[in-house]
Amino acid sequence: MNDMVPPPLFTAAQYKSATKPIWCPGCGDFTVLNAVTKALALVQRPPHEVAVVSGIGCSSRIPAYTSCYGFHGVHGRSLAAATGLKVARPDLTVLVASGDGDGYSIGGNHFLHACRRNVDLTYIVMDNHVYGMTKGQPSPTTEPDWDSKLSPGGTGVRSFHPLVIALASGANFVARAFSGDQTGTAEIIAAGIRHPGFSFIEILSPCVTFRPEQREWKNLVHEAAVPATDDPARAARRIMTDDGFNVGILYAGERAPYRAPTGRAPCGVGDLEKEFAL
Ligand SMILES: Cc1ncc(C[n+]2csc(CCOP(=O)(O)OP(=O)(O)O)c2C)c(N)n1
Ligand code: SF4
Repeated sequence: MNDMVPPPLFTAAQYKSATKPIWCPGCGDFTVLNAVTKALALVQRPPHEVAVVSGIGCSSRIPAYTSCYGFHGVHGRSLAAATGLKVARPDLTVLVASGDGDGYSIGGNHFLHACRRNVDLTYIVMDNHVYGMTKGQPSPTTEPDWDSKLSPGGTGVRSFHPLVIALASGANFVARAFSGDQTGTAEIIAAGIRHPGFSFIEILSPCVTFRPEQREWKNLVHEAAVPATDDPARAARRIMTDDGFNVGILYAGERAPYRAPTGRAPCGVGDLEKEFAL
């Protein structure tokens, strides 16, 4: 009997493109990129069967750094593009990458409805509590008392709570990860890809340029003490009462993912052009 396990076909390096990231040295997004390619190697989908979709922001540059199909769209609209793609091409694995500005501010409405629709996407948000690309404006997750040149004395506005909002809106998988733990983040992303329906993964990913104090996050994060639950009420209590640094899969539900209705007459591009002709 031959009990040799064949080696995996795809290594993490094969999911990387030749384009070198231009993030600031020390930015958390470097390790998120590594975690994404590691996760893809864990699930062993060939790069041409994976699409990475994003909006605009430092974090949203990720598609260009992978060898998969990529779509770097407009600010806040990654989930709309990804939803259309997944419904039209259910055979693809679709990953969506965003930042807290892109995903929770201008894209906030799309976030709610993507959770509600439960299309089989894996949505990773690199949350650094700031708009990095546009030089440090407060985002929806910025602490109300964060004092900066652009928000003297702080905004005084309560922070958005992405995980509990995702859960309440119907996301089928809710997790928190920390970019400093590359292996743990890769495992959570791989679990999100494997889980049917809309998987939401919030990744704490420090912006060392505009929020250098976030380097301290590595001392604050800790592994979730209890395993994931499929009970939304229990998950809500956990998420609402944790300290924001509880890392792991917090909810894994069993809601059936959205499937496009079958039986419709096929509609080609020519038919669509006729329908919308002026
Ligand atoms: C419609 C539109 N509005 C505003 C902008 C400017 N803009 C580009 S990136 C960005 C914020 C990005 O912040 P975030 O999503 O948190 O990503 P980060 O750069 O921190 O990774 C803004 C406001 C834009 N490109 N398009
Ligand atoms: S500005 Fe912040 S988020 Fe953007 S690359 Fe630099 S450290 Fe990363």
